[in-house]
Amino acid sequence: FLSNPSDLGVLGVCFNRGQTKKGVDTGPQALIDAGLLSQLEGLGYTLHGSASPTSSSSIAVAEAEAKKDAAPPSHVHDYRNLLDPLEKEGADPPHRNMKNPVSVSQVTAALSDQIYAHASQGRMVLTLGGDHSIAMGTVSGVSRGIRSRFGASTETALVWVDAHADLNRPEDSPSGNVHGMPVAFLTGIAEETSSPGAPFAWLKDPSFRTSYRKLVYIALRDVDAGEKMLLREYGIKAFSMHDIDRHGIGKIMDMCLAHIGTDVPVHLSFDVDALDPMWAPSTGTPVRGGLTLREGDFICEALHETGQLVAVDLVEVNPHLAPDEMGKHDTVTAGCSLVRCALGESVL
Ligand code: 6HN
Ligand code: MN
Ligand code: MN
Ligand code: MN
Repeated sequence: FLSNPSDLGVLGVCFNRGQTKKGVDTGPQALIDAGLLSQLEGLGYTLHGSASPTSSSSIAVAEAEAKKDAAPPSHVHDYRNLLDPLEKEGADPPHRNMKNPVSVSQVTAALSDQIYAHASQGRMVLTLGGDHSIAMGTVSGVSRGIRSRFGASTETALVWVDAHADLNRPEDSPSGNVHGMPVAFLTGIAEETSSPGAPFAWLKDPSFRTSYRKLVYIALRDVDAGEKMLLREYGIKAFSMHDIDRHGIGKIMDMCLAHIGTDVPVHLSFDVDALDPMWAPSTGTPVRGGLTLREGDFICEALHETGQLVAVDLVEVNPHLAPDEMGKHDTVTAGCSLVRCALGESVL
């Protein structure tokens, strides 16, 4: 599915408004400072950055236009031109129980276009988060890019590795944090946002969507009541930590790949909180009883091995939340390891 498998689009998304803790926007830089990009070049990849998206607000557009020639494509984006107008108190009030709805909608819409630009050229795309709301941009951008190359009926499978299902419909969410909702919007399980200007109305385009039949969860262990209901109602394939304990990660990946099939491109969205806090304590919503780093790496390796992987997200690394300096280091190096495994480090 990749026209040039060694070309890698890289996007660091410094975004934290899908939840309320500070610091997850510094995740991308921490991963890069730990050497991730040079490690990937060491694996033989040619890295491509992205141009900054322009804002819909006319002032920001004018500023961005003025800076255009000066700013070369970058690997790290803070979307400040989109977010600055929303900085004022009360500028982005809750909508349908969602916190920061306009911020999240605008940034993920812009990200979706940046991702599309890579995916439509047949590049592998790596996105470093940032909180998990950014998957609305990455998954939709990849789905669209794949459809533009192989036709509207070509669906991209989504492997969501996470302690959480991130499947809350806005009205069911216990927190109102949008990082707990991206899968509901991507699959269309969340109720339609009908008026054209409403947050996430842009995600209604069928070419942006992911089928819940091509979705597989791995490492779930903290799933809200409404989410459990939806998992059952839609018959979504989900492997919990209980399933992993019972079968072992090798068999789980066999079952995961059997469900997806060999004829589909695959997007991996890896929330670092899928790992046990022993390996990744520096994250916003840690849950005990998670994957060992080795199990996480194995998931990534098994997906790489298929040759079907077209995109990887690594999200929710929050360097500010470490209990100590070692916890931060462990989380960041674990994140780097997961990405390298997904991109082929373990192949002999
Ligand atoms: N994440 N289910 C909880 C909520 O607030 O909706 C937690 C979500 C966590 C989201 O870790 O990406
Ligand atoms: Mn999570
Ligand atoms: Mn919970
Ligand atoms: Mn998540």
